[in-house]
Amino acid sequence: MVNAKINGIEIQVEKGTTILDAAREKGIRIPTLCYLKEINEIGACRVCLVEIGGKKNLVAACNNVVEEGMEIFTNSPKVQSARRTNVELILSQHDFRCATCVRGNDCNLQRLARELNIIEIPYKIEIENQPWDHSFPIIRDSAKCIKCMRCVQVCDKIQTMGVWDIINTGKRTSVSTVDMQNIEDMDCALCGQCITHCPTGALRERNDTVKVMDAIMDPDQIVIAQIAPAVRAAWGEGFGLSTEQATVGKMVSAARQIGFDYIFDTDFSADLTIMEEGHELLERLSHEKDAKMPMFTSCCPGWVRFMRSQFPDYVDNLSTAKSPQQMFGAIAKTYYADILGVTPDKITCVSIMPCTAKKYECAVPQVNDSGADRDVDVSLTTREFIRMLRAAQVNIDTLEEDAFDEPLGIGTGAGVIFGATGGVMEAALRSAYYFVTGKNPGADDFSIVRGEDGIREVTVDIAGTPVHAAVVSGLGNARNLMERVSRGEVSYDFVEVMACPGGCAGGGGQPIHDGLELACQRGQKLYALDKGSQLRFSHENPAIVQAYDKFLDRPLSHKSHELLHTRQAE
Ligand code: HC0
Ligand code: SF4
Repeated sequence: MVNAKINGIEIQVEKGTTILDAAREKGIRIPTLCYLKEINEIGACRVCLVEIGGKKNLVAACNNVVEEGMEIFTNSPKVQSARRTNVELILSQHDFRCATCVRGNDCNLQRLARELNIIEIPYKIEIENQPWDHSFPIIRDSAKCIKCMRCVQVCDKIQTMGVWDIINTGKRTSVSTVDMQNIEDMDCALCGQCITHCPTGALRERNDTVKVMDAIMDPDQIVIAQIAPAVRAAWGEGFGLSTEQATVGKMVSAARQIGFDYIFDTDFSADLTIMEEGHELLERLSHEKDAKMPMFTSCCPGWVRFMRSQFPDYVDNLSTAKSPQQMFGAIAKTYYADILGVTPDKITCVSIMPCTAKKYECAVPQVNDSGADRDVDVSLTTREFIRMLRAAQVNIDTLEEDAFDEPLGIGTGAGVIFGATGGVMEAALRSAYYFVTGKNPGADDFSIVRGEDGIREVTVDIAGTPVHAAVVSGLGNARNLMERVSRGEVSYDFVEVMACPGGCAGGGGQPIHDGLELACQRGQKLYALDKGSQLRFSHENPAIVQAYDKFLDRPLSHKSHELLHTRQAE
């Protein structure tokens, strides 16, 4: 242990504790800007400066440890003055048109400037504008970048993709893509984790809300929305609602006020995915010798992009089942268009997703098969959805409970848990057990696959057949697992991978709370919704049973293959 004083208060902390952690333990606030625990502890922004008794130079609290006998001052006049100067200098290189910034209400820099009472900038304002392709799903505005390095670190350390880097030196030091390459030509997985870790509005998703409003205003278009599982666990965060307040019924009611004609549930097509992917798994297991094993889930476009660029030899191991987003679009523009008695081009299908990669996925030709231009026309993030609700002046306090429309709004608890890491695996195992035995297992019999670890390995028993499975979230963990698979060190039958840590609950399109990782908490909400569902097995979804009866015939039928499975790259 080490003894020291912070602002005259005696402290005793473990050797190696940083000054920042020691202060936080005592409830003493030291402002930070670039700091992210265990991801970015490099003192780049110089905002967490503190004074050490007897020392001339101030030091950063985030990457200096408490030493025996140290006297630390977190808010001396010298500290206040230096901190203020540093923030003024950052602001002098920052485009602070906050009124039109997506982070205008939750920007760390803005908060800090207010907190430090900065009203005028005494320095010459010099803004850097790097070019960017604004049609790309991830938008970078260099004029808002504060060079904090968080995007560089999260992309390197957690996702191992290395898209971002420091460029130039000295006064011209900046952040950009590695060697300033065009991001389209890089292997960016589009997971959006750089966005959720950015403290300002320098990184954001492409704004597709205008396209949605244009379609809503077009009298010839029927605009339908599908809402992804993980969105229900997070939309209320945008309005400061508690879990109890932010019900699914209120989310539907709020979405209606935007002007959609029908509000449906991606849980419906998550159940459909299980029907197809569950049968595909059993088919692969029964031809184990010539089937590509393990089978990997394919519903996360971030993971699919990663697989294509980093481990191309394993692409055929991906399930051919499309993601629920794309299955929904294909069904909406065929089966549902028939129900409405309209041609597919009359329907605009909008998905509301916790994801930035889904914006890319809906444009991939191999997953567009309804005959319309696109099966899913526009994919919005949860954050864009929240912005649309604000723009529609939705009064959150007076929202009534409402229900999804039918039939594509009927989903089961198995569909809900897709949004949490392990959920696709668990839902698939529930139904695979039924497909093999004709009997349901206990709904929670496979809960062993749940958990917070980035890589989880389990062996489950399906009617006497052991199934070796792994559940992975985060691309760094995915790389680790794939390296072990390719070296032959491990072997599995079925592997679920989600690009974002914690799965879609922690997706790159979810609300941002600086430095707070809420994936696990949101996942718990999804498990609670599953527990409270009357239907907990995808194969018991009456709307799915009906869709097979009336339209698709059976899982893996010719029609299912045509509409619900990925065509190989042409
Ligand atoms: Fe997900 Fe999905 S679970 S990827 O995270 O499979 O985005 O929520 O919508 O498509 O259902 C995202 C979430 C989905 C899809 C589903 C899957
Ligand atoms: Fe998108 Fe979910 Fe994959 Fe993240 S884990 S990239 S949110 S689909």
